[in-house]
Amino acid sequence: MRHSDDQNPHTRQVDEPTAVRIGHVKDHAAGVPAVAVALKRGVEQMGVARTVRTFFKLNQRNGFDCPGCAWPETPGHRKHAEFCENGAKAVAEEATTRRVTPEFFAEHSVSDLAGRSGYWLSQQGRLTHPMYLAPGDTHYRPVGWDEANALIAAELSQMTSPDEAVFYTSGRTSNEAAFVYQLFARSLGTNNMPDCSNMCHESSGTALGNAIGIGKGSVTVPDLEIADLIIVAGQNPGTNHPRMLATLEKAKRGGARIVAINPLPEAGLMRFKDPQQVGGVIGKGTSLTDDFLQIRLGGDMALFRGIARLMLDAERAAPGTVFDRQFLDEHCGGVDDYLALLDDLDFDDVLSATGLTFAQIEDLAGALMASKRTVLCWAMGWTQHRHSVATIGEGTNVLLLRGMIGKPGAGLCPVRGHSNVQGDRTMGIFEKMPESFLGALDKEFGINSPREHGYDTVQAIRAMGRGQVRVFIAMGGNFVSAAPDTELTADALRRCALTVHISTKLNESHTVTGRAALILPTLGRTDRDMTGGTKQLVSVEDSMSVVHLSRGSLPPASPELHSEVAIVADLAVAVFGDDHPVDWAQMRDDYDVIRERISRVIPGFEDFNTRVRRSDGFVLPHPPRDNRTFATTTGLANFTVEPLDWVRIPEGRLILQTLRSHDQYNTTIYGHDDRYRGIKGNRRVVMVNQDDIAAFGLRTGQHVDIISEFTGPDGPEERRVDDFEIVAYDTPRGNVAAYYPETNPLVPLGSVAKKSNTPVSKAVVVRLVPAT
Ligand SMILES: Nc1nc2c(c(=O)[nH]1)N[C@H]1C(S)=C(S)[C@@H](COP(=O)(O)OP(=O)(O)OC[C@H]3O[C@@H](n4cnc5c(=O)[nH]c(N)nc54)[C@H](O)[C@@H]3O)O[C@H]1N2
Ligand SMILES: Nc1nc2c(c(=O)[nH]1)N[C@H]1C(S)=C(S)[C@@H](COP(=O)(O)OP(=O)(O)OC[C@H]3O[C@@H](n4cnc5c(=O)[nH]c(N)nc54)[C@H](O)[C@@H]3O)O[C@H]1N2
Ligand SMILES: [Mo]
Repeated sequence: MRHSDDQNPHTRQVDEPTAVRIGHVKDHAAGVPAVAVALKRGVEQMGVARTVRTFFKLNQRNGFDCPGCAWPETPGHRKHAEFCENGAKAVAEEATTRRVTPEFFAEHSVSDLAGRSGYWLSQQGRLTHPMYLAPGDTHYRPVGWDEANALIAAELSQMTSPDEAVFYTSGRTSNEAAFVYQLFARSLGTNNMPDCSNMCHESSGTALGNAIGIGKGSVTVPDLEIADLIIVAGQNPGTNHPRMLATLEKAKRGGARIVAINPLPEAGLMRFKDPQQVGGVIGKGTSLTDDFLQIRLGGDMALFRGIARLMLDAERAAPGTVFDRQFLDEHCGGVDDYLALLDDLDFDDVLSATGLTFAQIEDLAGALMASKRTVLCWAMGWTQHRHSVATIGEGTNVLLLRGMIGKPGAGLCPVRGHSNVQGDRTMGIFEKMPESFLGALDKEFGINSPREHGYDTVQAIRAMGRGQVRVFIAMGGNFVSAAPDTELTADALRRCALTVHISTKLNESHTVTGRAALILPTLGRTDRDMTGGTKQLVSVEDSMSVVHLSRGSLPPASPELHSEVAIVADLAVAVFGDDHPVDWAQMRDDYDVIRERISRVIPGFEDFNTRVRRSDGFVLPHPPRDNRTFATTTGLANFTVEPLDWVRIPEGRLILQTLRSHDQYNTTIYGHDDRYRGIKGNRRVVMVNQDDIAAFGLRTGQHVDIISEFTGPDGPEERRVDDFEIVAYDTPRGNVAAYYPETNPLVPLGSVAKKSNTPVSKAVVVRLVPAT
């Protein structure tokens, strides 16, 4: 169905959602349909010639880094077409030939745009001009770059404290842009740098920082390829990290056992056909996972504690056969406290928390005890719970007991989301960077970085809500849709004097504005960057700490686009004038200068400019992986010792997880189908276990409103989203699933993970009521 109410010449008509159609749930991922879908999307968005040219450059040595996910390229042998269906979709979205021009904004008022879906907004194409929404105005109007910078500078100068500014970052920003951006915020005097990571892998960073002294994963692709046991928990790689499946397949061919732990039988985990291998296209596909443990939402900490207890029992029965005693003695702290917890464990808690049988848990414990090289992978199913930090700590404990860190083929693998989210953090995008970084930054640039911690995402929303933020600047992302508690977040943004978005494409955050608003259009990964008159290169860091170059090659959507680096540097000059210790103009015109300075501030980046130009880039140091050293407060790998926790389901209620369909990139919706889950035409669905549908007196196909329940400091709170269709789905009893961001209004701002402050997006207490 096509949208027909709009005949404006500058408006792109889009497919509207239809009634929900239910097909088969796929038991395998990728293969020929995936490639066909990728090509179709490319051609729709940019025509045949540009599609071929673009996809050819994707993840190639002389090409650009895929903006899809942070999974690494295989070192040494990148394939001719190292891309996947969903990477291709991400590229097609960016390289689209559709344009959002000043004429478009003249035709659509902000309130008109606010009534459109996120899908409609992003399908309009690439932004072409800086746009300004003046206080009281109904429409954005074009504005020059100098005027835009003057407007921001004027607003910043009105602040009574630099902490009235907030600088948000999404994870696509290059290392170079991220570095100058944080330098700008700190030169101004604030550490208010919330980022998407606060909503994503923050729990991993927190847990691993405490346990092993570095918040990053400890394995490389070759490690996975030689592992004999790979556990994939709380992750849907078939949709969100499809290139990981090729690595898993290779491991599998090498004899690895692969275990999936997930409430849902996700397609890619069950079976996989690698479209880049002839056998994959015509064969039946590899049966990827040997075991599928259909765990209850939030039951993973209990599972791993149960496993550890079974290991302890086996170790006691035959001392020296299970634990890596030497590793524990030489490198670990807190072992005895942890073993005491294991002795106290009531296995009934494990069974009720996980919903698994004793035999299933015993079997996985057996696999772990037999394994010589174990890798543990996880993503949002582990990071977005109230007890996420403890859960990741518990998984880490099990690996530590077996000495599975800092040796080939073994280790921890938090699989990152955005393509450069890990690099942004390395570059200093963090509200609480350590003294070692701040001190080095100050020394290199002659500035005085503030030492007081800034706001993370949740704290920033609260501060905006209190009216304490004057200027909100976002380097990419879609803050209002990605953050929890949509209405509350929107109200918070509206209380700012000025909201500024540095964006490639139109999204909801451009329609929920402060008193005034700016949209600053920027180059994306695929675009050629000719800042300063020469071709500039940028770098990124993948999920396994490999830093490499990304070179865009497509002509930009408009001559008015500026690079992210140029936008920040020009703004800095507008704010600080020419007489500032930091030479912004020099860095703007030559990104080698930025890299040179990074190399003097951040350990591991020595000789950055030379090493990043090597064909596979370079790997950053990772002490636990490299030589089993642990830069924790104790100098040891610390066992996490936390009381057992899991998600309890209140009587008559359900636990909702919010997740991604196969046809979206976070808040950017590509289409209305979730092909692998067999749900088509419409995203307003809630997946419910067949027996729960019956038990709650509901029917498949019925429309319901979803109400979430939360007890805040002032007592019980309720939130509601309307009109979702019930789909019978293979999810554990008591657990339901629906798509993000449609269900973000249900996630309470006060419901956050302990220690990491990450919104609890995977366990929302809800009830379903017939639609009103
Ligand atoms: N195509 C595409 N690629 C993407 C993205 C995208 O939106 N589209 N987003 C990118 C980003 S930023 C990120 S962070 C990653 C996200 O990658 P994922 O983490 O795979 O994303 P989600 O869709 O949130 O899926 C969560 C998975 O965890 C499972 N799960 C939920 N709760 C639990 C639990 O308590 N225990 C266990 N064991 N499992 C659980 C869910 O059933 C689901 O399979 O993907 C990145 N790549
Ligand atoms: N309920 C619920 N909420 C969640 C999650 C969940 O699972 N459930 N997941 C969370 C996670 S893991 C994440 S990472 C966040 C994502 O939060 P964000 O990163 O804020 O959201 P995105 O949807 O990835 O941002 C998309 C926008 O980024 C802009 N953009 C794209 N490429 C570029 C670029 O190269 N440069 C610039 N400057 N802009 C660009 C475009 O304008 C696009 O509209 O959402 C979180 N929110
Ligand atoms: Mo993410």
